[in-house]
Amino acid sequence: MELNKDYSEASIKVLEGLDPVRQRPGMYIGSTDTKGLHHLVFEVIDNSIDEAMAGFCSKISVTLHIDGSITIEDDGRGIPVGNHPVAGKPTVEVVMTTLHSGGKFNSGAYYASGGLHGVGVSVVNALSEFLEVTVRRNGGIYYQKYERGNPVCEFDKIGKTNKSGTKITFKADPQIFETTEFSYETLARRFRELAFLNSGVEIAISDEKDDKSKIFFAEGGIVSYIKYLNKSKGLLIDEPVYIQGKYEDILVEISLLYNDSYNEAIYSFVNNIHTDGGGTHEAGFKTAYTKIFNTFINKHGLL
Ligand code: 0RA
Repeated sequence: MELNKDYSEASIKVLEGLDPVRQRPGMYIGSTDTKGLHHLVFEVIDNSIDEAMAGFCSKISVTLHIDGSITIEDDGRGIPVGNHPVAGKPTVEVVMTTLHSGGKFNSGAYYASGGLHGVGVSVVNALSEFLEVTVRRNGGIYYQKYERGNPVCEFDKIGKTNKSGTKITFKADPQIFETTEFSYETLARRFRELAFLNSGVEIAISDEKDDKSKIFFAEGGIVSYIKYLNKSKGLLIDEPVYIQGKYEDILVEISLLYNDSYNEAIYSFVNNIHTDGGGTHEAGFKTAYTKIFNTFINKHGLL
């Protein structure tokens, strides 16, 4: 058994299979109820958003099909279509059938839009009755299909194209989930939020069941978002305040608006995830904001 003396820890990670995901799905997607079900879609779209954040993707479309499956398609670079040097099989198959412990190939550099659990598309594959991936890259169209995480055909070139992108269609496994019916409203709500948080990225949703569709696109980022949130409120200032700053690798954006209500509302996000319970980022913001106001008031003798 001394065939592979150079087996590093890294390569062992790459080769970890999907059985644990089907054995303990909750550990990977939180739950197997409707919330867990929707995490599957968010996990896939987070990969497309990563491509958008890296500057390679501007359009994402999501389609709910009549058979209960769903398609997420983007115009990003596409998953690399060559063979994986360590696994010795197509990289797409490696991405789809092995567990990754975070980030694309653990590079870390890619990992920006944290999925709700950041576990990767292989988890979605493991928990799907079937999943089909189509990649457009290097002039070719490539395809592979899986059932419950296992390939049912070879990864193959099926055509030519001058486009690039990734298309993933999957049907959640009823052996795993309490319900496998996707909610248009739940998905649309998250896509609206993602479109506001990733300005310039178009996210389209359509439902083949009842011919519903919507396109989310916000050129103005969080400024558009705060305007949207206040669209039925009486505003005390016309244009939102916008502040942007960077510290080491951390980019921070803040937008503020005053309306005629008595209630304060703070929406905070980290890596595209709504941090509902606040946190040090929110606490730090409030402290700084209060300090600035107090300094201003004292300086101008306003109290
Ligand atoms: C691995 C590496 C690269 C991109 C992707 C995966 C990728 C995955 C998904 C899933 C849905 N859409 C996706 N788009 C891209 C980087 C490719 C490169 O370096 O060119």
